[in-house]
Amino acid sequence: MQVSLFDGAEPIAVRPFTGLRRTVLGDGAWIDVLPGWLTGADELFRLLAGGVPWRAERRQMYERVVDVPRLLCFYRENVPLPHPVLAEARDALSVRYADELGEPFRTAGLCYYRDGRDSVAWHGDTIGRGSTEDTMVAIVSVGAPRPLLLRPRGGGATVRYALGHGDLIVMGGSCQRTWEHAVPKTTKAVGPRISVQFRPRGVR
Ligand SMILES: O=C(O)CCC(=O)C(=O)O
Repeated sequence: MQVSLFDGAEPIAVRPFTGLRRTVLGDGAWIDVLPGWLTGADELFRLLAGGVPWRAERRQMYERVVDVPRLLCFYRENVPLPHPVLAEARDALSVRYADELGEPFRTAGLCYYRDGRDSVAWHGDTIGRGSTEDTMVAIVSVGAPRPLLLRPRGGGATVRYALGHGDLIVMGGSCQRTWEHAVPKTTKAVGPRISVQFRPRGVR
């Protein structure tokens, strides 16, 4: 893909973590949020939307096979990412969370929500170690904001973060096994959003 380092006057870059705020959710889960962590995020959205080899997946739903309502592209460990700023972001997150996480972020999952019909249902990232161990999933969002909702698995109030335009959220502690998250469908006219999820080895 074409790599442009500038969005008009604004470079595509990661900012320092100044302003990162932690919210303790309970049950050992927490989230860190930093609005506008990536600068030049709208240009990065444009480059990723046009340059990533997006895949439309299908999955079994009871007796039917249905379209997964978003486009996906997964970058395994050691596979070059589609823009250099994503490697910078992953490495900056690895440094920032080294003491708490004890290992680097290694993989990047990209999801493209084309409009309000695209979504992801309530889930925790529990395919791998997240089902039994504390871990972290860091998500950078570009494009138009969509709400990411979180709710405790045992029931309780839902929290909501509208994420787009370079916003960062990090889900940590027990979040993947004690809380669930979702990006719900909406009938409102919303623009497209891409989320980039950085995870450590063995977390999916
Ligand atoms: O798009 C997002 O921010 C959430 C993505 C997500 O939860 C997932 O792919 O597991």
